[in-house]
Amino acid sequence: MHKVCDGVVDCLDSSDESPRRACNGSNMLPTNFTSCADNNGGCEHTCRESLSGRAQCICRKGFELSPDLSSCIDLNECNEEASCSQVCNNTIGSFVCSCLHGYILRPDSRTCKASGPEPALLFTNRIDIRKILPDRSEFRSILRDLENAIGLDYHIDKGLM
Ligand SMILES: [Ca+2]
Repeated sequence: MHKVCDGVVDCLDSSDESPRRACNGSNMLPTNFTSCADNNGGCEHTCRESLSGRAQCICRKGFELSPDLSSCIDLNECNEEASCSQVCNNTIGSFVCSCLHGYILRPDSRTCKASGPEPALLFTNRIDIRKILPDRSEFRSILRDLENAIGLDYHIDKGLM
């Protein structure tokens, strides 16, 4: 056994060393020991004590621990996939989603939906042109008795098909 209380930290959280006593049982603390009672453990946000009693810094939501392991820096949520469905603006401690022209932000404040009329799918089957709404399974014919309709085009501004 070599990972024992011997004055040398073997484990990342120093749990192999006693937090408050030297290994010989005296009340001497290791020189690098910091608890949350000491100036919040040096933590900018929240200090939690590990099992060994050592200070571990934790940051509030929207922040991440900086490399110095005590201060907190803003988390750029916009770098995370699917933070916003269209436009993401990073803010200190949070982020704000917005939508492109023609879309409105949904109540979840993250996704956007088209602000125009209800969408519809137009398709041909050679003999007619049909329209189907995305939330319904039935369709209706818009033009019938065609001879060879194999494609269609739509001009949305002029309402032409
Ligand atoms: Ca942020």
